[in-house]
Order: sequence, then C-alpha cells, then structure tokens
Amino acid sequence: MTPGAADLLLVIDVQVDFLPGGALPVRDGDAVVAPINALQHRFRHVVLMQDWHPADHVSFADTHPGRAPFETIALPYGPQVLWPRHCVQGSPGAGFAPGLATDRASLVVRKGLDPRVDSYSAFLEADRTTRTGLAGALTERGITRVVLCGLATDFCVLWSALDARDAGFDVWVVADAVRGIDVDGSLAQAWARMEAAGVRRIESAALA
Ligand code: VGL
Ligand code: ZN
Repeated sequence: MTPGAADLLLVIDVQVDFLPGGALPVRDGDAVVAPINALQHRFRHVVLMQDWHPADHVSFADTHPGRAPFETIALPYGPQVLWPRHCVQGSPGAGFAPGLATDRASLVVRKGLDPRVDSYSAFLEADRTTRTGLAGALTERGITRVVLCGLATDFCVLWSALDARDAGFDVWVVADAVRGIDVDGSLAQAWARMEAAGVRRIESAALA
C-alpha cells in the first residue's frame, strides 16, 4: 500500500508517561518511536494525539480515596479502569517521547481534558457523546483512510480504531508500531475486536 492524499497517519499517545520508567509504562513502548518516525515520511497527512488530563482527573486512582490503580469503578457513563496519575497537562510525563519526530504533523489533538470524563478514543470521549472534532477535521481534508500507530494497542489505539470505523473511515493498524498494556487479557481481546470491526492489520514494511 502506497499512502496517498486521502491517507492519514494517526499517532496515538507516544508520550513519556507511557514509556518504560513513566507513570503508566507500556512494556517496550519506546520501541514504537523508530518505526513511527520512519512511517511519518511516507504520509502527507500526520496527526499526533496527546493524552492530556487535569491533575484531579476521574481516571486517576488517587482521585478516589481507597481505590487502587487497575481497579474498575462504575461511573455515570459506564465502567472506568482506574490508572496511576499520568499525562497531567503541562507535566514532563505528558510530553512527546524523546526522539519522536513532531515536525511533519499538521495537527496535534489533545484529549481527556474534562475532569469528569476519560477519553481513550481520538474521536469520541468515554461518555460516547462528546466529540473531539477530529472526524470533521479529517473529512474537511479529504481523508478516507486512517492508519493507526502508537500506544496503547488495547486502550487508546483500540478505541480510536473502532470509532474511526464507526465514523466511516477505512482503518488500518500498524502491528509493529503499536504496543499494549495487557490488563487481564485485554491485548488479545483488542486485536479480536478490531478484526471483527473490519480494522486491517498491516506491517510498516508493507507501507512503502
Ligand atoms: C491510555 C490508559 C489511560 C492510552 C491513556 O493511551 O492507551 N491508556 N490513558
Ligand atoms: Zn489517560
């Protein structure tokens, strides 16, 4: 597949807190930086996503006295996994991974800013109602295909891929340019859900 004018590379949450040593480390997360940098040169359209939470965000375990990270609680919009505090707005951990190229991106979109609502997806917040505006921006640019890479496969990449399908885009995930968190089998489940939704899996070597 040779990316053209209607193809977008969507880079999900390649941020310091998701790298080894960060607040919510994804195993081997730093391994996505080199393939993503290489991929960016093959796309005319690149968008970078940033998880960007207020310090008292509802997804943080320490916002809920007596709760621990990786527990699930019930919120008005549904179940919410509690996370260690991560990607706090303006903190070093919220910055892009060292070495990640950012100069070719036309748009940087931040999500998870509402203190009461999480947003794994680049398109739709966890209340499943509030839109980030990304789908409209892509449509205005004539994008029909979204190629996803970044962190984490089983949360923000998964939800972004499913919502991109729902928004009518053709969706591909670059298998060697993503890594997962894997809470209770969530990684295998994520690939199965994406496959069932018609998301296609590709290797970066096949994108030339
Ligand atoms: C993410 C958990 C919490 C992600 C973000 O980028 O996959 N996961 N916030
Ligand atoms: Zn988050």
